[in-house]
Amino acid sequence: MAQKLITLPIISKQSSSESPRDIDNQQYDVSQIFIQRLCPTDSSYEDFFRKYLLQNQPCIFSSKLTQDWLSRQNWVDGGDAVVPVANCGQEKFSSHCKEDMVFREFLEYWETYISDSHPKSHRCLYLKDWHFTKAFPDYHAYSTPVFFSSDWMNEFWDSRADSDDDYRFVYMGPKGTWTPFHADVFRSYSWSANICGRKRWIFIAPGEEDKYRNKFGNLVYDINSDELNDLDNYPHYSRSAHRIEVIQEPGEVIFVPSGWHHQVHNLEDTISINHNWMNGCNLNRCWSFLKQELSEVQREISDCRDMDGWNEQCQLILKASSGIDFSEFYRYLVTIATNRMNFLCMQQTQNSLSVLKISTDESSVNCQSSDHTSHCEGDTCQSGQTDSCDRTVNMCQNKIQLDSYKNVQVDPRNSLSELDMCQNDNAQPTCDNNEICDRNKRETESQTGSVYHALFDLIQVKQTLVDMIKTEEFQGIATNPDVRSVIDMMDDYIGSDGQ
Ligand SMILES: O=C(O)CCC(=O)C(=O)O
Ligand SMILES: [Fe+2]
Repeated sequence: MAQKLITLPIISKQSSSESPRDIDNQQYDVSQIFIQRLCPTDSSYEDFFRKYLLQNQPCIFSSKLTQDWLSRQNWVDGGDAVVPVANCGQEKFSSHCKEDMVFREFLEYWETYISDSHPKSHRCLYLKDWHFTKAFPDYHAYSTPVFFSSDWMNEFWDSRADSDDDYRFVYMGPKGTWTPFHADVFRSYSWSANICGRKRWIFIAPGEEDKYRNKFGNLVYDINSDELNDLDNYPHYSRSAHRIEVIQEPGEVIFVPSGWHHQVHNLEDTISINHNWMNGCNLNRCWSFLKQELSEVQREISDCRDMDGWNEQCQLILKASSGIDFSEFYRYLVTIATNRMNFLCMQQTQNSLSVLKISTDESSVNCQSSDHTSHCEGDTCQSGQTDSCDRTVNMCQNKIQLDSYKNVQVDPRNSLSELDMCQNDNAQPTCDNNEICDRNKRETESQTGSVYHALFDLIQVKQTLVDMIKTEEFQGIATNPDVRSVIDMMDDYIGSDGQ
């Protein structure tokens, strides 16, 4: 029986209406947003991909999505961990003053605050951006929903030996704590799940935030503040500026698209889990943001343009202000591309005698084949045959093999059965609970693990690399591995005319 195939709206030049590249002048129909909760068991990844990731529209999932999480059932004793806490009563550079606190002390503070009925006189402290998964890797408080699983940021930062950062956070704070008006780091997406408590979210569509800038171009700290009515200071503000509000209930999960500014208020004592993430659908938004940030840095220090090392200085400031510079962004893209090329090679060499490994840690892109025997055997064979799988699969040292991937590009709705060899429904775990089983199934079929998604990812990375090499600032940076050899290697998978 053929594997259920998922098609993504990618790749062909004809399908430009579904291309994630078209970000300029996007119009959002805000009247339709949040009208209903998405039920995770009725929504497919493919639908979410088309309607929300590619369209960059917010949405909210019902609490069914989190009902099995350990954190939703019993949370949690963090003990002596040191956690970052924001004082919501004190502004500092359009954000809140932050300090470190021992988690136990934060809980004591919180308990007193609750038992005293949240007195106004008391400090209003919000534990934010706690890297909980990193601090408690064995706890498994939750699992990332499949809809948000194409997450290049955490994939890259997890793979780095030189950094132990990640973009997975826990927030907890009493009623009244809040997060000022902002858009997320690098214009990434975020998803946020309420473990307990309720939040009010206020969203402003991309571009509309300019109405909330003062005459110096700085964003207002509190979107509900009366200072917006001061026309001299906020010349672009009008009361009719469109805002979207939604109340997120316990267990519900909200998707925050790229570049949508938002402000968040905890209406009750609330705990939430959130990730920042990025993938081929918002890559261009993130890259455009980085270019724009660099232009601003250049403008700000334009009076020293003639000094030696000016470009390097601009990159340093970019890294400090945005968290990433061009060369790190390049490393990030190469890591994702390398992972996808390795994945595609593995798919082709499964059950064959040789595995081709691409590595990019030297100054060039290397292709090595190594002996590696992997047979389909008996009941673990996913080919639908009971005997060992004796399909002969050619290896991907042979470039002709890679042409089969290029064919996928030409017709995005091509069947992948030729490529996803040795896989069918027999591989799915048996399960008594149909709902959970369906979810597992979707997870197994997730785009992140499919040939199709890997090709989609590669094409998006290639387009960005092609754009990067056109920028003067990037040309001044030594790339290691060389950017052209990376692009050549990618062309073996997606064709040199892949847009
Ligand atoms: O929950 C909050 O206070 C802020 C969350 C947020 O800004 C986000 O998830 O992007
Ligand atoms: Fe945010």
